Amino acid sequence: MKIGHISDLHLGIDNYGKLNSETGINKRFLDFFNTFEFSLQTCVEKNVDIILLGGDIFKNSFPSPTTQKMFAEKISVLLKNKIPLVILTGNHDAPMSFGKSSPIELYSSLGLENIIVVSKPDSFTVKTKSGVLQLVCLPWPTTANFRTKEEAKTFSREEISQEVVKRCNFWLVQETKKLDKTLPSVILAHVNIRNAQFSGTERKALITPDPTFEVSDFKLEGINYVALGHVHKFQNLNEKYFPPVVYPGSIERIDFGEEKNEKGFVIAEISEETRFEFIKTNPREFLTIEIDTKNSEDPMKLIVKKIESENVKNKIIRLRILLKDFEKKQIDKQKIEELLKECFYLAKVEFLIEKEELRRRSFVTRDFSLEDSIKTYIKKKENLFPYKEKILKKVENLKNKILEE
Ligand SMILES: [Mn+2]
Repeated sequence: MKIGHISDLHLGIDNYGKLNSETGINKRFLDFFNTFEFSLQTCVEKNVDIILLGGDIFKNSFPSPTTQKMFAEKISVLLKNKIPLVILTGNHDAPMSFGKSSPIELYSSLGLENIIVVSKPDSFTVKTKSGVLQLVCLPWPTTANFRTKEEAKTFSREEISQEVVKRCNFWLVQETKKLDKTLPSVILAHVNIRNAQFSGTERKALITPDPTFEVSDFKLEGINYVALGHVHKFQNLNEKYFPPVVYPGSIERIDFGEEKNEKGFVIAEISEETRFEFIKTNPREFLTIEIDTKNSEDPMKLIVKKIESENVKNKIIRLRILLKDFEKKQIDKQKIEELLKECFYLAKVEFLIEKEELRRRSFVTRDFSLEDSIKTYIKKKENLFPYKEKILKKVENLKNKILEE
């Protein structure tokens, strides 16, 4: 039994992208669909029996009609090849308000035999060309439903998360006990596991802390593979032991924090034992170019030389230039932009001035992040130093709210 395990697509993200004037579509928006298409195509070529999507299909719970149409187009290759697809909802797909539908539920309403949407904990079997697969599915455990219940009134926020985890674990144990030991069994879950290595682009909860599980919660009798979603970095949390507990990570880079991370998905094969393979996608490249001109007679000359020595083609670029004295030097910004014209997107040109090392100044702030702007501001205001963490926390919450848009 061969399983394609893909997760955290975040379709709809279009940061660092420009509009293609001919198609009217943001070019960066297409990156995410291209890597998704590549992942599905590879799974088809490698003859998988089923594909599991581990959640966070869209960037939020109200994807645009274009996003939805393109998602439908991409998954149609599976219908053509009669490969069953199981789609789990993640925290990005789950609507904030109780009772509303997640956009993915649309596919379950169509009643297509080969597309199964899971937005509530559920166990079922799927018929594939290599036999029957048993699935125990745990979508992102939202705390919202429990939080509003009478019995939760006396609970602290931490206790609410712990209680949700406890209930999920109880359910998992019950469900795995019912499994037919002669059939392959997989847990598919969109969860946060303690000690997992984050890539930094995962969204954290605003109000109640995210329910956090232990790896051992998933090492259950009779399970051949644990297919996870949520964390954007590929990893097996149960190395050297059985079963593999795997986050395939996200398929496309989101920002500079993932500049050096590889992206991809997993194909797992269950027979006597379980083997799995990480398959790299070809995500958009991010490149930070740092140039120290402090010891240079002619900073601009050095900048030109350094940029020319880099391959910037089709990459998202961030420039960091260290200067001795910014006021006196004439930096030709137009020339810099001209040198970078082959790049996919110039995100930021940052100037760091030696004399004022504590004060980071910058301009060409087309993409100055909210945190960076605030940090720079705090650095200049001594009276704000004691409140730095508090302010940054507020900023993070604010940013998350904006990302919801
Ligand atoms: Mn997630």
